[in-house]
Amino acid sequence: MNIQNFINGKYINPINDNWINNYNPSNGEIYGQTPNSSKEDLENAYISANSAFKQWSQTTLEDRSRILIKISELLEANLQRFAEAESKDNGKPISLAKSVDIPRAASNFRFFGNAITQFASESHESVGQQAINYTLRQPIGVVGCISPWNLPLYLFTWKIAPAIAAGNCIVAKPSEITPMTAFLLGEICNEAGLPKGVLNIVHGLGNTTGQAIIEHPNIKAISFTGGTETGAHIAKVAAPMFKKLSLELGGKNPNIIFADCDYDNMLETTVRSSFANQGQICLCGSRIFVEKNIYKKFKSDFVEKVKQLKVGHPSKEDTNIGALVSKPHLEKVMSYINVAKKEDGTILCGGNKVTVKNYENGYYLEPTVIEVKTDECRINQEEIFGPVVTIMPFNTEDDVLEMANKVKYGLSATLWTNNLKRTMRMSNQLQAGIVWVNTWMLRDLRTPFGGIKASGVGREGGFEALRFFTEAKNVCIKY
Ligand code: TXE
Repeated sequence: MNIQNFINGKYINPINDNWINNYNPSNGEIYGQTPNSSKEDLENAYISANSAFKQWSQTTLEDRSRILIKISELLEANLQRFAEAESKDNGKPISLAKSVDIPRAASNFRFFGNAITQFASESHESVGQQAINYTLRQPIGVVGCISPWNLPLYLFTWKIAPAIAAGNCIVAKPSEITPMTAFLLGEICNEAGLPKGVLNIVHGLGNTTGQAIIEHPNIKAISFTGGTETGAHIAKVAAPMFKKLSLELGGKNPNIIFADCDYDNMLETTVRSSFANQGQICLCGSRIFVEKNIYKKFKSDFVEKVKQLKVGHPSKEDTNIGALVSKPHLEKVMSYINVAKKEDGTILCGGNKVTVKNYENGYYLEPTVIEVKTDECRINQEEIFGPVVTIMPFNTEDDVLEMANKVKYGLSATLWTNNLKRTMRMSNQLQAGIVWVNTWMLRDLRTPFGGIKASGVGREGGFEALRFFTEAKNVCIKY
């Protein structure tokens, strides 16, 4: 099936007729073509967005809200179709696409459809000076949204829903590796009555289409989720044009387990936080630190549970681990398993490719647990972004805090303990944008979401996202 760009409410082919292959990770086969859009396509998308801006920015909040909520309802009504498309395009288990990806995409629209009706700004009376100041939060204009392949529609809509809600028009690019659900979204937006040109979707490679978005002088803000290196590149290109930037980048998150935790809950959640979505979530707890007195028990219980995970075809309801997203990504993850061997890591389970019957060319990998001797080894420092976790014991709270913080990333951290004072001490000191205590991936869309250090700049979520997608203007009236 061929994917097309969505510009001014219409599906169209790329001008230069340049296409890239779209692979099905579950069997390694090409199942369609995606545009590799050029600067000219991007310019058309920009023109369309820019022409829609005046009217959309003046559309009442009630009308914007109604349309966003309608998109949400239509996504829910099309859950099965979207989940199947996501699973096929990305390799993730259909059960996950049905329970997480698509419902969350629908929630993103519903949430921001409601949030915009509650978004308020401040006023300051300058007492004694006979003046009043009030703040306008005005939409920026045309903004660029660039999203990755791991949670395709989930992250795509996490950006475009607040951007639209705030009154902007968009040029958006999903990952070229997983373009399908963003492609399908266009027709839903038309059906929901989103005016033409408010959302324009151009497909293509990062260094062609993506690059054209970030270089465009009149796209005034870029919201990006993806790799840290790409984020650094975008920052470099965008800075001289003074674009507003929100960058959600990689992570290498610690999962810290104390002996006083609720063990069964911790064990079950740790399997999920390690391997959900084949470990391809920036929030996965890929470095597991366990208090010494329960280390031996944890190691054997955890490995036993991981061995029970079923690697299989994504369309099977009982599959726990589907296919990795692409062949190059599978090779990258495998290369880290080789690094582990060289670094004296002990592979406790996994480490090998899996051949799934009838799908021999799919990108399957066993969930892999590696015991490391030091937290400073490469596999404990670099983002692998696959079904691979490291485990090691720790002695004291200070030791584990130091190890947890000694990476370049700072996205999330998970802490398992029932000690309140320790919870407070550690959550204050962990270098991360999000700390989960006795849970993982519990999300409330009102909360600020983002990372520190090499995990990015800016926060998404709730009013933070609406602030990002608006410019604050102070008006001072002397009376
Ligand atoms: O991401 P890229 P990749 C991490 C993970 C992974 C690594 C690389 O470690 O192994 O990043 O993955 C677009 N101008 N994460 O290479 O390239 C690209 O087309 C503008 C973490 O797939 O960063 C895609 O739409 N755009 C992450 C998007 O950027 C450009 C999720 C992300 O792709 C561009 C995914 C350019 N010059 C990977 N180059 C997370 N934080 O969740 C690329 N893009």
